[in-house]
Amino acid sequence: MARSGNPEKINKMKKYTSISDITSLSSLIDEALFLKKNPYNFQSLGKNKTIVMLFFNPSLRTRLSTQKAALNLGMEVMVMNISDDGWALEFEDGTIMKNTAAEHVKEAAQVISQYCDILAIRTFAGLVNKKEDYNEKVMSAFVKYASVPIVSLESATEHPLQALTDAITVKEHQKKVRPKVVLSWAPHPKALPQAVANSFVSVMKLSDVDLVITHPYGYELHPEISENVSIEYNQEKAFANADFIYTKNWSAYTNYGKVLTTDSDWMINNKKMLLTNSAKFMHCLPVRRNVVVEDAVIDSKNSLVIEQSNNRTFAAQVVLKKILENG
Ligand code: AN0
Ligand code: CP
Repeated sequence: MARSGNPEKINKMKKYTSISDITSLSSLIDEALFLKKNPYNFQSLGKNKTIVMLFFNPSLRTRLSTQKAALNLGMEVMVMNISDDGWALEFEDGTIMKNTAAEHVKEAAQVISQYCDILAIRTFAGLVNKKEDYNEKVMSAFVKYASVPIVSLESATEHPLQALTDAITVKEHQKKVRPKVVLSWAPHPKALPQAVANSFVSVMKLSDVDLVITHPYGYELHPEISENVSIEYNQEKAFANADFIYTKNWSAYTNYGKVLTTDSDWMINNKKMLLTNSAKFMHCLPVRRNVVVEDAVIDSKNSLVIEQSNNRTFAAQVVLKKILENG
């Protein structure tokens, strides 16, 4: 599809499960910022339209901000914690379903599609089987079998609503044309997915920023994601003159799903922030205080984390709007 020329075609969305579903990031950001100022301008767009939100995993922000976005557009919302309340699902074709799974995703996706106009799903990486996660076993089955547009609320390898939020937040707070944005790994006691980091890098590659990733050896992201991005293994060097420090823990991609170090030397603290160009601090939340980031940083005037979570609503709202407009 053409990227320019026909404004009707720009960002008309059939689904939003990946940063690659964005055709024009800058116009999507502009429209999200318009919605932030005018959240109730399109209340009739969602009239008699329903979004179903399925959660295979916990959530605070994604659940409430996406619900708020849908309500702002006049939609009805149905939410289900499918892991707790639904039948265990089978994803393989041709299996003899003698074990735990009581229902196949083939029926489940078609059935749910009859009850809604948009289907949004959260399904985290299992972090055991790299191939299964990077093939997006769960999300791609819903994309295949559902007859309504699918929105990702974080899948095994991407968190595109978070990344759109982050791009909006950088745009709002940047003080120069090409700010230096540093994605810094930080320690965490548990193995976390690469999804947030993957989507953040992907969206920053579409933005006019000087992007640097810093992490300990062994934490390299999928090579296609980090292609053409500079990696600086020395965190303090990476922080020099940074305008934004975006922090996230992820488990190893190569030694898949493993926690290789929990070295507190990688925690974000005030001393490191002093190396930056008075950088803004960003994190998608939830965050473990004094493990990932020191209190003094997250509580400082340069911390954007609360504003960032506010922008989740408008990122979701612009995506739902584009999908509803597509028809
Ligand atoms: C999840 C993750 O790292 O993918 C969700 C982040 C939005 N984080 C945790 O499980 C702590
Ligand atoms: N940032 C984010 O997705 O938060 P939740 O996991 O609380 O939804």
